[in-house]
Amino acid sequence: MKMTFRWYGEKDSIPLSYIRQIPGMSGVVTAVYDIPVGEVWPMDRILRLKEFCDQNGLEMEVIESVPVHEDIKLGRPTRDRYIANYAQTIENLGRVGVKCICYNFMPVFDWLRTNLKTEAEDGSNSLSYRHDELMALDPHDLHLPGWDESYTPGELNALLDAYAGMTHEKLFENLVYFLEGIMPACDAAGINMAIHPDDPPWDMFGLPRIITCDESYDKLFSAVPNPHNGITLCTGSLGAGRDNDLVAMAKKLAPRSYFVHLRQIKLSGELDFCECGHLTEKGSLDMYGIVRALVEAGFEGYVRPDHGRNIWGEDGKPGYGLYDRALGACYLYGLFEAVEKSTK
Ligand code: DNO
Repeated sequence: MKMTFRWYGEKDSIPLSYIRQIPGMSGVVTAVYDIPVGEVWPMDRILRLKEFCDQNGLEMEVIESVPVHEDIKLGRPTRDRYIANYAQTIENLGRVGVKCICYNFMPVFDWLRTNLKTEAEDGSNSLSYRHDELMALDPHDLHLPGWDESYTPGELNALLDAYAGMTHEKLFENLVYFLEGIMPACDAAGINMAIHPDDPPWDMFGLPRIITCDESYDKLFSAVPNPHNGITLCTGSLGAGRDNDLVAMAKKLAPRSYFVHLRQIKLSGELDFCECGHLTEKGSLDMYGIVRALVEAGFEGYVRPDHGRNIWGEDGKPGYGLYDRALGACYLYGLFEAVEKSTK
């Protein structure tokens, strides 16, 4: 296992010099943020990012995300140009030693929450989701911080219209077309693709979501068996799906999980949840059981603590402050060490 930390590039308020001081940190997970979605990431921008990491003794082996252009998800004729660009970005990233690319295939919106600062009894705050509140939101006027992309209201309207009639089957076919198009670049660069599950794992505003449960992965691997077609196992995203047994999924999916996001959530009601500290006792997911299942199944990929709370007076980027993610990293590192040593 390699422990990593998400870093939002030069604009991140958390300096790399702090991240390197977190015990057990091998590297950061980052991205080039200011190239328009769909365009090739130029070599000089990638090298600049890599240099920052090198200077701070941190590896840059995982990219999150290289966003997928909506034309690819929509299956528009222009997709071939965007797929060729994506393949070129993969080649460029391979040249500087990147090993894994996290991406998602959610139409229009990335992760969704309804409250970014839900107060807990201990005075910390975190992200939460209430389904009734989400249903009351207008998708034509929606943006959350931390998304890879954001649209003007005009673009958003046009995009939502373009998805009218999009089915799960069609979206899945478009994913397969995309993956088949980029697999040769992954083979050549030695890069693993790691699709992030849909967060939360159900359809939103009538837009289909297709990476939501165990069966999604059976379908994905049988459609594109190339081992470079892998996944980001995100416990918090999948865990909101009440039927998903995360320990069983970790066990089964470990060989194709090149990247793992370990995040704790506390479920309430039928669909609601609140993010909380990483410890098993703090939420609904068995972190120990998940780590154990991964280790026993021979997992050797990258891990990062996912979304932390705001604690100790920090007012961080929602989910991505320093302190609670650092605490999470240490806790998770400890779980891995204990399980690894006890299973040898
Ligand atoms: C949220 C993240 C997601 C993730 C993308 C991957 O905090 O887990 O935004 O980076 O969905 O493409």
